[in-house]
Amino acid sequence: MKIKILFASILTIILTSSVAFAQTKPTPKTETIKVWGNCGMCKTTIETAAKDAGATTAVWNKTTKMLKITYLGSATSGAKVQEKIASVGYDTKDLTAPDAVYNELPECCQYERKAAKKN
Ligand SMILES: [Cu+2]
Repeated sequence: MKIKILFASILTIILTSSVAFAQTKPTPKTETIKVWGNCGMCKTTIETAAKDAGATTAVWNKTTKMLKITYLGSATSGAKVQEKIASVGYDTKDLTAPDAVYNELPECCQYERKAAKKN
């Protein structure tokens, strides 16, 4: 009796896990990247840039400054997403935004930069 129950539960586990595998064919990649920024407006700009670069989802946390993205490897890469974000004025883990673009950001968005130069 106990053995029957054991077999039944093993079978259930095998069946459910194979179904789960079948559903996630093109596995999206998840990456968390540090992106410097300030406020809610920065959040919108950063998340929009990440999606423009091909990310499926992009959520930036104002407090931790961490951007969590998911994407398909066929569509984009973490490097491409960072390039796009830097191009709109935000420093990322690996890239620094051009000064000219940073200087054009609204005043509230002029976050303290990655390699902060003290004036
Ligand atoms: Cu801002």
